[in-house]
This record gives sequence, structure tokens and C-alpha cells, in this order.
Amino acid sequence: MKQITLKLPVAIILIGFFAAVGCKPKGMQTAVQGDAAVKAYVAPGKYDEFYNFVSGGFSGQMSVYGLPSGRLFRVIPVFSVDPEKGYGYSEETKPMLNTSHGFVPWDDLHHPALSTKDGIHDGRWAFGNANNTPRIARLDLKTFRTVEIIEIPNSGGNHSSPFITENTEYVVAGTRFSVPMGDKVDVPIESYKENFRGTVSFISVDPNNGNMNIAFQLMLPGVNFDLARAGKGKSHGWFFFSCYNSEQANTLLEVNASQKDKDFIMAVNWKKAEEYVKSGKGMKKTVRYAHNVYNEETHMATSEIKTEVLVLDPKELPDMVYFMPCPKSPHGCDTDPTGEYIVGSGKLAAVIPVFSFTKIQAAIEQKNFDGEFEGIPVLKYDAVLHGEVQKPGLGPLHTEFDDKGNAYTSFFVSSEIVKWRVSDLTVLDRVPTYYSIGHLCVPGGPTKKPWGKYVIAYNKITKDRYLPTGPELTQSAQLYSIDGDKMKLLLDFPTIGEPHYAEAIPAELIKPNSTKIYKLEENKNPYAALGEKNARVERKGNEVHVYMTSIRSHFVPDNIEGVKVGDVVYFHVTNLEQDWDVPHGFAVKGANNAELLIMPGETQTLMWKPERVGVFPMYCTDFCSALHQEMQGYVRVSPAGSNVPLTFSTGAKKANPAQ
Ligand code: K7E
Ligand code: CUA
Repeated sequence: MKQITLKLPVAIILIGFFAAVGCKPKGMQTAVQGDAAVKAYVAPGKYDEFYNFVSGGFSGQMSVYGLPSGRLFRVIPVFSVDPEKGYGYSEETKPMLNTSHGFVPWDDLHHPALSTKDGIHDGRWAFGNANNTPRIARLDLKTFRTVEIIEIPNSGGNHSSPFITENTEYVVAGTRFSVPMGDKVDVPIESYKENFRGTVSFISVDPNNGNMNIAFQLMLPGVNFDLARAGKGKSHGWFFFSCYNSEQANTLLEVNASQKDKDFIMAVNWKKAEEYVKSGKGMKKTVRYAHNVYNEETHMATSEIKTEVLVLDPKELPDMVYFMPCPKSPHGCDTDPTGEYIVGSGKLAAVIPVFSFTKIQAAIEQKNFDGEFEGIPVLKYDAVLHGEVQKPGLGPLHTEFDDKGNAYTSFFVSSEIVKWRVSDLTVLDRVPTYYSIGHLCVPGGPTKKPWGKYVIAYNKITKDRYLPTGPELTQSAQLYSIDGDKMKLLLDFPTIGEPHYAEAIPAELIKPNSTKIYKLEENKNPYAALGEKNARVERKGNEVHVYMTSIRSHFVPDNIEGVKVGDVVYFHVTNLEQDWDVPHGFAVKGANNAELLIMPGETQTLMWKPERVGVFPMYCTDFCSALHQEMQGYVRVSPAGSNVPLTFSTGAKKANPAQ
């Protein structure tokens, strides 16, 4: 207890800084200057230059904005159910949210990662991490939909994720919480040092179809892995992870994990790991994790529970993992476009250390070690350091890069973005953010080819920037131009959920490939009604299957009788439209479920358990034509045991359109 009270001033100093500086930076400006409005203005009917994929944090979603306008285009449900789109509510999408813990309808998404080839954005996929129940999702950028989710076993929380290698060979997942693993999991929490372990997972991505598979995991000492970046260019084949809590504390981390002057950045030689895997090294461990895949032909997700993972132990397999000391609880860990420099951002550090890949290689070669940490060699700080950015600001978090050799680091405590030159570590410019920036994003910033032009701040606190909306204000981002020597604030725009990281990509890499419709002739959903003549209602015991079609502006069938209390009704609705941007919706009164939103050519299924007798309206929820409001029907529900016959019709009195 004595030790704890002695160290509390660290936290108090931070809170003090935050209150004094973080919330009210000096020189606060509410108005932008000069040509800012013109630079952020995208005229009505004109397209934006970039897509911005922004994580939703605790909303579990990813949202898509245009840049420079800040206009919101779409909210893509990833780990959270979304009644607007029926995601997680339709029978077809429920399996996407299955895990070894059962159906998990929510998560905390921090980091989007856009796929790359040769280290350059290729516009194929976006990946996102689930921080809470460890998972990685893959989104298809043709459809802007979540098409695959893989759970990460042996992980206590998936924060250091999903960062990708140069050719999207792997997405990685590092555990934030170390936890006991294997057979011995019922242990005292105080036995952290003996029993708790961390892992990082390398998940391979099939270059043809994107399918993910856990290739191998590294079993590591119990610490907290925070963030990561792949090497690229000359450092291709390596991966760098920041970690804090090298103190291995299990309580009051704000004090107990801030004791040491230095924590670590972990360097992993994943090509070496691949060699070990090829030569049959590593141990197969029994685990349980879900792998969920959405099939675009059946319009249906399937979930499979897998039971094995390959684990490599760097204590037994040398030359694969090294630690580098890094001042004070590093958060961001970012590699520059050349791959030579690795930037570690210690949240409590007064400098930003920049490591040199060439020096790391030399230090390894010369065994220039500073002892070991839990059996893993620690490289000498001075031997691997390119240099330190002096007096950059307070509370550095994350760094992105432009195409001119400059870095942009976010500072939470001093609430600013600081621009510095990578080669000589000179600070060049600083601008305030409103307020307390977390991540930042330069289009292409984490790639070998930054597109530059803007830096966007994703802020933690909004305070006085927007009209108040009760106790919680909107979350917010700010757009700055970086094409001149000085950064200039152009625009504030609100965001959905809490934005952590984001990536931006030129619109032209995505726009031409966007899916417009699903072709009806390719619809392999087993419950599809491909044409009105195939629409029908069938009873199987207490299940009633309605094979329904929708087209402007009616359903077939739209009158259904003979459903009974105690039945389970499945409305399989096929949207027969083959025009872009003509979804139909479907909803039934009193359903303990959401709506369906069915894209042209697609089939989706709503399950309904009618619990009372009556006639229940059903209708299309998406305003699809001048006669949208006429797009409606009725289901008659009779008492259990009633002998009202099962009939269905549209536009006729009890005539079956199929006959
Ligand atoms: Cu800095 Cu979760 Cu990437 Cu938020 S994390 S800021
Ligand atoms: Cu279909 Cu409104």
C-alpha cells in the first residue's frame, strides 16, 4: 500500500496536465482562416477524393466518410448487430456473430486496416479488430459488407490488431490482456507472473479470396501488447509490437504499470517463424474458436468451431523475437514508408524514440544485448536507436507519415499534432486539436506510398465544439491540410461511435469496383423464390416457411392465413429488382426481431414467433417507389389447434398464384 500511495503523483500530474492543457490549449481558434472552406468544400453532386474508413470504437461498427468533405456515406456493421440492416437479426447473418462464447452481439472496434500489395493500398479489403471478445473481421470493399470473422484463441483482448504485412500475407492480433492459458486457468489473479501469458497471432490471408486462417501464434511473457506495425521495404519480414506493463502488475495498472523507466517494443522475425513452422516446429494446442464466413452466392453465413492452433515458443526457438527498451509505456508503434524507422510513442515519455532497422540488425548480429526479459533477449537501447525527438509535446500516442519524409504525431495530453522530419528528428510545426486527439490518419499514412494531402485528427473530447446534446456530445474528427509547410485546420466533422484509428484511400481504388446488384441468376440461397411464380408458403410441423418476393411495389404473397400461435414463421424474402440502389425492406408487427433490408437480387430471412391471435400487418420499410406505402400485406394468426387452412395470395381472393 505504501508503494502505491508513493507513486500516485504520476497519475495526479497527468490529470493536472490534462485539466490545465488538454482541455484548453493556448491560442484556441474557433474559426478557420483563408481558403480553408474552399479546400474542404465538395460541391453538391461532386465526389470526394478519398474514402475514410473510421473505426466506431464501442459502437462495434466501421463508418465510411468522404474526404475532404467529412460527409458520412455508410455505417458498416461489423461486430455489432444493426437493426437498420438486419445484420445479426436475419437468419442469414446471425452466424457472423457466433463465437466460442455463443452469440456475441457487440464489440469494441479500434483499428481498421486496408489491404495492401507491395506495401501500397489495393482497395480489396478492410480488416477490423474486436477488442473485447478477440476477433478479426474482413470487409469486402466491393460490397462494403463484413464477409468473414475469425475468433482469436489464447487471447485476453484483441487490441494490438489487425495490422497487416506488406502484401497482406498476414493480419496480426496481439493480446492486450495476458491471461492464464491451457489446462491451468483457475489460478489466483496474483499469480500473474507465474501463470499469465501473452500471445501474438499471425492470421494468413488467402491472396485469391481473402479467407483467413490462423497460421501460428507466439507464446510470450505476460505483458500488455498495445499496438503494432509490420516492417516494410527493407524491414519486410519483421513485425513490431509495443508493450506496456513489463512490471507484470495485475492491479491498479495506472500506478503499478508505470514504475519502470522503460517498457518494450518487441521485434518479431516472422519469416523465421515461417521457417520453424515449415520444419514442423511448434506445438498444436487444443483451443476453441469460431470461424464465420459469409457466402455471397447463398447470401448466407456459416459458423464453424475450430479446435486447434499451432503455438511457437521463442524461448525454445531462437532468433525469432527480441525486445527493445522503449521509454514509459509505449502506445503507438509505427514504421515509416521506407521501413527503416520504427517510432515508439511512450504515453508518459518526454521524448519520442525512433529506432533504426539497420541498427537493430547489427545489434542482433553482434549480440549487443542488455540481458533478457523472461528468456527473450533485450537489445541495448543505444545500439538500436536512430535518435529521439526532443520536447515534442506531452503524451505522444500515434504517428503517421507523408510522402515527403515527415512524420505527424498525435499528443493526447497537450492536445496537438506535431510534424517532425524523420531524417534529423527536427520538429517543424504544431497545431492544436480540439480536444485530446487519439489516433490520426494521413491517407496512405501507414503504407509505403502515403497519398498525403491531409491529416485527420480523431479526438477524444468534444467539449464546446458542437451544440450540446445532453451529457454526451458527438464524437468528432478534424481535417487539416498538410500540402504546405504549415498544417491548417479545414473542417470539424462528427463521427459515429468513438473513432480510434482510421485509414483513407483514394476513391478511384474502390469506386470502379463497387457492386451494384446481386445477380438473380447467381442467387443460390436455398430459400430463394426466383420469380413470383415460385412464391409460396409451406408448413413443416410447426414451422411455416414463406417464400416471398418483393418488387416495386408489392409482395408475393401479401395475404397469408393458416398461421397458428406456437408456429415459427420464416419469411424468406427475395428482392427481384435488378437495379442499383433499389433495396426493399420487410417488417412484421410485434416481431421480436429487426427489419430486413434486402438488396437487389438478394434473399434474406426474418424469423417470427407469433404469440397472439390476430391479423398482423407487414410492410416494406424502405421508400422504394411512389407506391411504396402500398407495399404491404397481412398475416392472419389463429389459435393453436385451429383448423384454418394454410393459404396465400396476392391480388386475388384465396387464389394461389403458383397454380
Ligand atoms: Cu490509441 Cu485503441 Cu489504437 Cu484508441 S487506441 S486512441
Ligand atoms: Cu419496397 Cu418500399
